[in-house]
Amino acid sequence: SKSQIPFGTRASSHPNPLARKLFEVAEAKKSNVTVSADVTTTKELLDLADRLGPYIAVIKSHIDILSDFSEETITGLKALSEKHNFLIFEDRKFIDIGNTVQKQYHGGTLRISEWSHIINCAILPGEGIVEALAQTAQSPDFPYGSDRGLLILAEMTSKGSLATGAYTSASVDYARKYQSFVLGFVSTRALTDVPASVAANENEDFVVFTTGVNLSSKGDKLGQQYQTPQSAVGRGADFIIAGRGIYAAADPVEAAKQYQQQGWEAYLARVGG
Ligand code: S5P
Repeated sequence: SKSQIPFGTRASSHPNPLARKLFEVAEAKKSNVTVSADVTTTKELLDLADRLGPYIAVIKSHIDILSDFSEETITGLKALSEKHNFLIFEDRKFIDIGNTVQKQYHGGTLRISEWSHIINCAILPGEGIVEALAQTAQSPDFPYGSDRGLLILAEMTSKGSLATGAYTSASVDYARKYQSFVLGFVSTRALTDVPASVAANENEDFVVFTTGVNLSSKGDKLGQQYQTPQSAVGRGADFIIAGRGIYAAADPVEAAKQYQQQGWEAYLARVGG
């Protein structure tokens, strides 16, 4: 994997324009934090995005948990993404046949393709899900093409997760096959050092987002399992995703700063800076 190489260097050589932007944002803000803003009203979401914006590289949404999703949600998120220079990641976890995911991604109630830079999918349906999402985002009629990318959910943090072994290896295979659209993985570690079906191509550079990051808890009552920023980055996370550790803290701004500092120090230590 490319985990010992600084983001700036990876940005200059990465084939995917959105990956380049992501690395540039992280370097500019000295932050590899993605806040998982799992709140349930537009006001709370936009308020968090505005307050935490300076300290994060990416905001991750679950847009379908909002009780009042509207045009205001979209325009607000887009404006704050520009104001604070962060990317938007809608954690919709597409998982269906190609024809259905295209309609869930583009148009529909949520209009995800219009506002979310990063999306993710699970590969349970097979390779066709990646092909279908890439086709929509890379269609000549789609206006945001160079500004969109996919993360494959290759592993999960929950207890007893079935996304292991051959399933995880297939995630790597599909990422290799659709490199112009796939940014990398949501996984608990770097995956390209594990024996996959083929040897890693010298130029491939998959970005690793690791969720289940929390400084003060080991897990929750529903099977979530946490690790610290240091542990996640040490295992290969380029970006750490924290939800309740930040937004449910007594002072979310202070918490975001703390995750930012610890995540960035761990990153610098890994790249030898
Ligand atoms: O394996 C996973 C993948 C994801 S995207 N485990 C996860 O927890 N997530 C998401 O990360 C989950 O849906 C939630 O939005 C966030 C973790 O939230 P936290 O409050 O436990 O930090």
